[in-house]
Formats: sequence, C-alpha cells, structure tokens
Amino acid sequence: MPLTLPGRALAWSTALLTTIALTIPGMTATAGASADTAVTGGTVPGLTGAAAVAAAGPAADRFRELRQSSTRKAAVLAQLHTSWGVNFPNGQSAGMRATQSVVTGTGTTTSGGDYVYAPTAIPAGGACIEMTTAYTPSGPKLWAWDWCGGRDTVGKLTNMDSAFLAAYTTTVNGRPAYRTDIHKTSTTANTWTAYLYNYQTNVWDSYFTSTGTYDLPQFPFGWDMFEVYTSINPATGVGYYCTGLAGRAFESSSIQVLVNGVWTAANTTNAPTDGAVPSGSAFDCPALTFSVVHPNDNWLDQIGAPPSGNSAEAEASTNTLAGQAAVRSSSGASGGALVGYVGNGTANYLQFNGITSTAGAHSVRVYYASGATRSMTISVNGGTAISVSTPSTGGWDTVGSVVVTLNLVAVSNTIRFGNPTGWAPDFDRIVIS
Ligand SMILES: [Ca+2]
Repeated sequence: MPLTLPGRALAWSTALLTTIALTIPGMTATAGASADTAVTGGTVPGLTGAAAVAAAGPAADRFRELRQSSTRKAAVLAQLHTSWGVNFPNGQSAGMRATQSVVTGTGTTTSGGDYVYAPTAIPAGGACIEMTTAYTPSGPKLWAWDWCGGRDTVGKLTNMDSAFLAAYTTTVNGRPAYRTDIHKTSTTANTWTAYLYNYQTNVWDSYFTSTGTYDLPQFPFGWDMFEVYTSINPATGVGYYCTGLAGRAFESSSIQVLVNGVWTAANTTNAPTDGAVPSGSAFDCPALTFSVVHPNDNWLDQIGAPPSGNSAEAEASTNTLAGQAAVRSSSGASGGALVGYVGNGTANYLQFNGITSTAGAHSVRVYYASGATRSMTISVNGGTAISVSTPSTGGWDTVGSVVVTLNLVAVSNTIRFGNPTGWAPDFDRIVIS
C-alpha cells in the first residue's frame, strides 16, 4: 500500500506574492475547517447495483482479482500488479479521511489493458468500503468498493465528469481533488459509510453504506495508496500507463485517521509507509517518482515532469550559490542533491538564473528539506524580498514543498532565496506552473 499527504493554505498578499499554499501536514488546503465538520447533506449522484457493476466493466474484474489471489486469472498473473503508499494498522485507528487528487482533461483513458487505481483508500478495522479513483479504458471513475458480506464488487460508481468536478472537487496543490471520509456508522454492526465533501453546499454528502463481515482478513490493515495493473508496451519498453499518463500527478493529502473518536493527522505510527520509497522501474515506469511530502499524511506520485511545469534543480550549475551556500548529496532529493547553508546573513543565498516564463503571476512550488521550522526570503529579478515560512518536513533528507505565487516577466527571470536573519531550509528544486 502507498502513502499520502495533503496541503494547507495560507493567505498572503504583497506586490510580489499573492497566495501561498503550504504542503505541510496538518492543514486542509482549500477545504478549510468546514470540511472537517461531520454534517451530512444529500447523496452523491452515481450508479448502484448492476448498473454500477456494468459501468465499471473489466476494471472491476481486475480490481477484484488483485485482492483475491486464489481467483486470479492468467491474464492478471501475466501483468504487473503493484502498489505503494501508507497503511493503517488495525487497532491504531477506525476511520480515515483524505483529500484525493483527480486527473482531468485528455489522456485520462488507459490503454493496453492497464488500470491505475490512485489514490485508493480504505480505513483500518475491517472497513467495508474502499474509495477508489480509477483510470480505466473507459475513462476515469470514482467508486466505492464493497468488501463485506461476500459481495466484493463495486457498490457505487460515479463518472468523474464536469458535474462531479464542480460539486465535489476543489483545487489543492494546483490540481482538482475530492475529500472523502470513511468511518463506521453503527456501533452494533460492522456498518460503514463513505462521504464526499460537497464544495457547493459545504457539507458532507453520503456516498455509500455497507455492512457485514469483512472479506479480506488476510489484510489486517487499511491503506491509502497508488496501485497499478500494467504490462509493458513493446514499442516503448515501459508500461502503457507510463506513457498515457505522462506528466500526471497522483496525490493524497491531509490524511487523517479516527483515533479514539478524534480525527488525527496520519503519522508514522498510525499510517506507516509500505516500506521504502520505491523506484519507478519497479512499477514498469522509470519516470514515475514517489515522494512523502510530509510523514505520513501526504504522498505525491508524479510521472515525469508536469506538462506545463518548468522544473529547475537548486544544485544546477547555472545557479548562483553565494557565500557559504553549497550543494550536498541527499538520496531523497530530486537529482540526489540539495543546496544548504543558505541564509544567516545576506551573503549566503541561492539564485536561480534564466528561469524562462511568460509574463504574469505563476504558481511556483518550492521543494525543500528541513528538520526544523525555518523561513526563507524570495526575490524575483532583484525586487523586494518577501518572507515565507517553511515548516519542518520531518528531516533533513525529507523533501516537502510550499507553493507561492510569483509575478514573473517574459522571458528570463532570476529567483533568489535567502534569509538575512536566520538559516533557510535546504533547497531541492522549484517548479513553475
Ligand atoms: Ca535537487
């Protein structure tokens, strides 16, 4: 199983920066506090029963077979099935919430028999419902999988069309995302209900309810993960999905678990990762990178570079490292390196040079590692510097990020990072959208 973590938002306004969205633990980006108020509104539209099963088609058959090894067919065994994320050990929690990214636009239909289930999540404690974001040959779908009572099928399915996106998603870390809540709703029976937050009415709408005996005792934990079912395209040498979903990101953020009746941020105890961060090659997609944005309530998986993003490494030789600023190796960093010793005086700074852009406000994600909460200043093209807080990422080799909005010019820009009064975090890279 995989991992996930979300982001939060801060409002910020200067001539240079207009907004800041932190991808640090604990905050809910745009949903705000109201998203965590357990108010039940209406019911999310969708197909149920035979209609849901029919709409899922082969994607449902594959999904079922992935979990039931005894019934796997030759076609399934011939393909790679793997996953990674966080898991929720039984006894640590009994419910989960997460903000799950949605891939939109063209290129969301898989080919070559591939299926991507990401994020897909089920709480600990014998939960009956797994909420799955599925990319299939017939398009993207959201479904509630019913894992109880021997039914083991898709219980409800919603096509992620424009109406769904308008009501049930908001922009989190630059991409659409829905927020789901799955928890036990009967104290006398094993009854679970899944909810989605409705951003038009600002209440939780119910999605699906299931009850009965949990059918997967071989998995004594829940999960929130990136899962794929793929085969290699002989023409490219990589999984079909790796090309079809190139540039796409899959993120789970603001993961919370229900601990003794209280919603708590997922952490390394109640939501450990499924082992070390894997390589993309292990998923038949060398361009696929996995990262824990924050342990362990935010994970982010990215296939190649974002299509509109302009990524620049802090350690690039074209940058200016002034004063004590220096490159250091870090296995968890993009390119295997970070730039440290920035700040603690104006002489020690990191400046990105020649950042190409169109004129106007751009969202810029700054990736950094910091074992402590620090801050950084940012100055574009020699302009007035603004200060941005950089919360701890949990370790000096653990990369997290913040998003700032910078006003850039055409065509070439300098972006300088520093801190005149204290040490800044160690910088990994920036991505301009
Ligand atoms: Ca780097």
